[in-house]
Amino acid sequence: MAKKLRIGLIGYGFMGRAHSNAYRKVSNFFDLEYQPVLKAICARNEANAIAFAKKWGYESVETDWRRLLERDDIDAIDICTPNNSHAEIAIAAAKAGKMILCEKPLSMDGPEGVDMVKAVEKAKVPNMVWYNYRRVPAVTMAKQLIEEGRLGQIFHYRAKFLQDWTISPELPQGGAGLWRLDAKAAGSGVTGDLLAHCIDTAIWLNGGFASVTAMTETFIKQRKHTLSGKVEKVGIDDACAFLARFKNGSLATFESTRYARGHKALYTFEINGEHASIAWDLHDLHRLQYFDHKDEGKLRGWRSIHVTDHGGEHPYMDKWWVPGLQIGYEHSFIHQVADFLAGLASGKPAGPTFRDALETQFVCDAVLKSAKTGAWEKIKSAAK
Ligand code: SOE
Repeated sequence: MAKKLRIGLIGYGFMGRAHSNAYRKVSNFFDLEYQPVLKAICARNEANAIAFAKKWGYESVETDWRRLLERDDIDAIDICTPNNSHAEIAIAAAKAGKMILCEKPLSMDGPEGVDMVKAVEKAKVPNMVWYNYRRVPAVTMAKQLIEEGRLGQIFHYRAKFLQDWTISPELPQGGAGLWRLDAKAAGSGVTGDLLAHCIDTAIWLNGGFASVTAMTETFIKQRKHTLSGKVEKVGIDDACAFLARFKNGSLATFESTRYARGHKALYTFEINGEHASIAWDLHDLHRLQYFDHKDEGKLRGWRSIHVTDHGGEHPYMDKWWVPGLQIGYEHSFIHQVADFLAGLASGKPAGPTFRDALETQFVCDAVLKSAKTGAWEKIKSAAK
């Protein structure tokens, strides 16, 4: 009989749904020592929380997260609230001895992240941040290919995350969903929301950043605020591009915007090594593009690998359907829960932990600072 991991989820937006779906499905597809139980959903709006609980199968509802932390029947807290509440909730949850799964980005900025890392490490509670794209099988396979040394020395890393949903000046800032446009709730714009994903993946695949130089722009300077009803200054970066040097000597470019008409969530990366190159595209997420210079000359070219095979060949895919049948976005969250639960059983924590995610936070801070100073900024180390 599996051990129960009783979940208390805070927040029921887009991520509340993605995580709930993962908790519900993981035990149907993965054989694990632990099984999540949807114990409580917590949100200020009771009627909405009750409706969410009914829809997703949560056993109970709370309207104050402090009350959730006092409950003995909750083992793990999942923080799916806007970024400006992550630190307060996570630090209190650590003090209450709860495991914590926190939505990305870890915090509003590096210093807040440092306090969160201290809290979870002092309390010795398992912790993880939801950078889900690591668990797309094709991305996990990229990691394997790099670790196997197939690329050799890495020269270039190139990543983009392009969207187009905030082009209209009529779109307000603040409130449900749109808190991402409000700097007080989000901390930053595309840097913390989208580039944080690219930075997390890059650290995982290519190691630590050494320095960055960046530019940002806020195209729409004022928007009505949903909560105040007034037109207020926009404090987020609508677009950001930066150059980076990695500790392994490679050069990199990163770009993100919510003003790339026609692109909805075009997260792409390409890595060029001495022997081989890899490219990946979220809009075609089950494929990994691979070029190997060792291939016989006349057949040499980019291969498009459909990462859906079984037999341990393609990461996670033996848990799903039959070879060739692909999976999607939501499965990256299911894989992340599976790895978290496996980590509890083995004692080897699944990443990214809060400390891993702090490194991403330090890169975001340096990017935003460089956009103001115009200088190259060194990256602080998140290592112990
Ligand atoms: C923003 O539109 C957003 O939903 C991000 O908040 C997510 O982290 C990203 O995965 C998709 O885009």
